[in-house]
Amino acid sequence: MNKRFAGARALSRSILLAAACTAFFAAPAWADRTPAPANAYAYIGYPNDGQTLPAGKPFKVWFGLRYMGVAPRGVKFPNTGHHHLLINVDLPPMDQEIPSDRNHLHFGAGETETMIELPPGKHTLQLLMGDDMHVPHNPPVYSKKITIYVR
Ligand SMILES: [Cu+2]
Repeated sequence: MNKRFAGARALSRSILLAAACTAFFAAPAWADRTPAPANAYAYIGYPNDGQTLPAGKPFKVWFGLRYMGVAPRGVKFPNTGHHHLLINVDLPPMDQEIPSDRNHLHFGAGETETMIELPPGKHTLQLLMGDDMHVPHNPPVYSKKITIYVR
């Protein structure tokens, strides 16, 4: 075995590896998503998980966010996004615009709290950050899903 042959083999292997990496990073839709700091997280400051709230009365929901900033919709600025409050639903697909309906509330003006009123019963609340185009970041930044009781 001569040295030239071994060198050619090593070269072709590194070209293959580079091609594989390009295909891996170019193909998925999430590759185009707005980056978020790896340590960023959202949390619901109020109400507390498991809390019971009085029926027939709006209550405040506080949006918490760490290691990332809030910017209004349409504003593209590194490491920022706006809050979405998910009510009684699971997380939506992470590679698409967050739906806008009564279960997915957008806070595109950069709000960090809101007042909501829910009917009596058990409900879940969860925050999910979206970028300037309402698409979750990469990695996605969302809070723990909490359960509250209205009665
Ligand atoms: Cu939005």
